[in-house]
Amino acid sequence: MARLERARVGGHVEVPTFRLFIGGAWVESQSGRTFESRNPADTRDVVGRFQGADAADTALAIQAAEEAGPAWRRMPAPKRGEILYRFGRLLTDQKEELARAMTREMGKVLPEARGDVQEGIDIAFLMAGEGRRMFGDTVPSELPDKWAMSIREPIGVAGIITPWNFPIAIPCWKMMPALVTGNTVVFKPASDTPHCATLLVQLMEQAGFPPGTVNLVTGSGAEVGDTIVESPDVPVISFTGHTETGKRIAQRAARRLKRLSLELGGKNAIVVLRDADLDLAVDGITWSAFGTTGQRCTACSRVIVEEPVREALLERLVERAGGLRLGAGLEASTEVGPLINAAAVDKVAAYVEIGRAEAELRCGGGPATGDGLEHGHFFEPTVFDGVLPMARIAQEEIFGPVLSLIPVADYEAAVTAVNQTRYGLSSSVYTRDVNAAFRAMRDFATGIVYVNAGTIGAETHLPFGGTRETGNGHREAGHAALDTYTEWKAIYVDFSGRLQRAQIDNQPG
Ligand code: UN1
Repeated sequence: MARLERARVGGHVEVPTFRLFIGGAWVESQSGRTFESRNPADTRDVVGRFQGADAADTALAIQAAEEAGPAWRRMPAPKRGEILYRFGRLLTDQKEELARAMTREMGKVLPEARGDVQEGIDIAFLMAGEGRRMFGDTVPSELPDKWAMSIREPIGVAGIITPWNFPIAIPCWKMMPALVTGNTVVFKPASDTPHCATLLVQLMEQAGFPPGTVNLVTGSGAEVGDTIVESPDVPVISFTGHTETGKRIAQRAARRLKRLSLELGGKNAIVVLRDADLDLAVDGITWSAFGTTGQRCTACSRVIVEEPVREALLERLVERAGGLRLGAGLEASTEVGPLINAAAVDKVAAYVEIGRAEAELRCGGGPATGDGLEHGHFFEPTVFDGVLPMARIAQEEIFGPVLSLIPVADYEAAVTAVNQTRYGLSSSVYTRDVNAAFRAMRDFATGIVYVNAGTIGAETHLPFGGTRETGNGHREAGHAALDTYTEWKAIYVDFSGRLQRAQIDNQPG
């Protein structure tokens, strides 16, 4: 394991430099370039220097993955699963160390960082079990003395391109199903969290994934990402990130008819009906809107509230949001950490300006600069009231701690508002009326629906993903994840010893 703390050498803080992992070896980039990763809660703290890989490095990683492919796909799947189990156990052993490294590198508060690692552990164990399941269909043939079945086969080299907001969980969501089904991997992590990615791949090496099955290439999207997407030797790509980037990847991948799984934006709504338990709703809204500083695809950025309870809800929400303690995520008292970087602060601030013209600002609204916050990317939890469903702040993904309250007259108007966005990831309803709850489960056109819980916190054994521009129809996690990384092969065995013609010999005339 690389040391997580900065080594002090002769009184100076020495910043460690990390390498790429290609074909089982830790190597420098041929480009000779490096980039830094800094702590968003205190940008004076440099986590490390990382290789700024180029197209040539990426090509070597792809080649290593290709070369490792045949032996890996021939290894019995239960044996591959055992390596995933070992990896899951190592993640468990290292959970605290990884969580602290994560908080330092991307800012989320420590309990949430532990949850992020736990999500990686959960998917590792779930997918390890797939090594002994990976069910296909065995069906009766329409002809006598004939056998019919289907099996899953790996596709080849999987290009895994991941975001910074779940720097352990999301790479695991993608790599575990890819690997257990027999694919090999080229992993390009977000440039804001290369340290988490490096620690993860170190554990994968330790778990015994053979050389070349997992390759780590840090660097820019323009160089590393595009090389992966354009390569004829990477037939399957999984990407989580911005919708616009996802669309560009889709266009390029389509030219080569690649398998592509996209997990993109969200504009997730919590509906509060007039009979809701408002205290419970406020807990769920606060957690979903301001947890991870609003930087989850699943974060709640819209509260759609029935008029009769609007004032009561708003009052409680503003009080809660205004009282949240901002700070470094490693401090036990902190409830809301920083945004990821300066560009994120600018983006959120620009949306708040747009919001001021569209609605009424009731809480927060600017970068937070209190004691201890001066060196970080902090932003106040922000609440707007009186937002129209089609306002920009109610339609566009802000990816920060900004919540819009949208008042509606009744349930029907709430459903229209929930569904009237380009995204469809997660939604929620707070109600005590079981009929209303079931209507919402039916009517909310999102990939995930919660009843009397917020919009965040999906578990790894159900499918994760969304409708419309949240993705392209694929799902992560659950059994559904296997569909991204496998081809179906249908196999017929005729043991009759004679020519039998399907659709003809078993039909009259
Ligand atoms: C994301 O923000 O991309 O459901 C993933 C959740 C987490 C995963 C979020 N389990 O909020």
